[in-house]
Amino acid sequence: MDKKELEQTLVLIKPDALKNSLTGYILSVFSEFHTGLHYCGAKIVHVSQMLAGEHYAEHRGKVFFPAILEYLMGESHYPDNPMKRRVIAIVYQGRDAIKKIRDVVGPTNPLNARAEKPGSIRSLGTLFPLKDDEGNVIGQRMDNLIHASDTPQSAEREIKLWFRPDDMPPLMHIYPTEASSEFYYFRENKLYREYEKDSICILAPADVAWKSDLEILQNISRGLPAAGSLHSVVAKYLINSGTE
Ligand code: FUP
Repeated sequence: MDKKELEQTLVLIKPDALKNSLTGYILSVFSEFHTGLHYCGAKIVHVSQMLAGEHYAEHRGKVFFPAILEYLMGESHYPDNPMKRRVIAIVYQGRDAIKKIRDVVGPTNPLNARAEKPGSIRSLGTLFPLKDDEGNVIGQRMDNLIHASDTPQSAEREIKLWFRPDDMPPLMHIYPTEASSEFYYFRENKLYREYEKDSICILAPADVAWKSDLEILQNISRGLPAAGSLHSVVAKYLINSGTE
């Protein structure tokens, strides 16, 4: 089987899609019958600030950054109902998975989606104006219902950000994995090799991790430059753990 056959992509069904009961529709459109793609992993996630911040890291500093974090965290659509703040994260696999899903999803901006690709999922989205303290419009939040990886590089980064290897059947792993030989604990933005009071065990010996994550943890614990941030590794281990 060639590499293209095994391509994977991350889809997030965002809180506005859940609120508008579009989940069933979206899953139908992405079904193997329609796209030829199959499921690798799926989970319902209460999105933390850490996970949202890492997911949209490339947009940090932009005027709409805080708004898209609140949106992904469900705060915008469920201000009074924290229980309902969640997204559905899915990994799809198959030939040209990234392009196939992006084609059905449509352009980023729902207005462009309606003009250029009516019928695409994002054509059902809406725009929300962002205002400063004086009420001046300073930007817009695109409530576009769904996220889908746009390149093989972003798919790899995003799949590893949201999913642990053991969230998927081992035969579906397309990125290298490795068993940890160490304990790793996390507390208040710091990594520890031994248990500290109130720390959370991220990995224990024999736990299988993404190889690239282990390299990041090893380097951080030795004080060496690492290929990614501590949060980019830790966020998925804290998913639904009750820590924010
Ligand atoms: P995409 O890859 O299509 O999700 O688009 P981008 O990475 O460019 O944008 C990330 C998210 O930010 C999208 F969901 C749209 C949102 N966004 C806004 O809400 N306002 C803006 O002005 C620009 C982007």
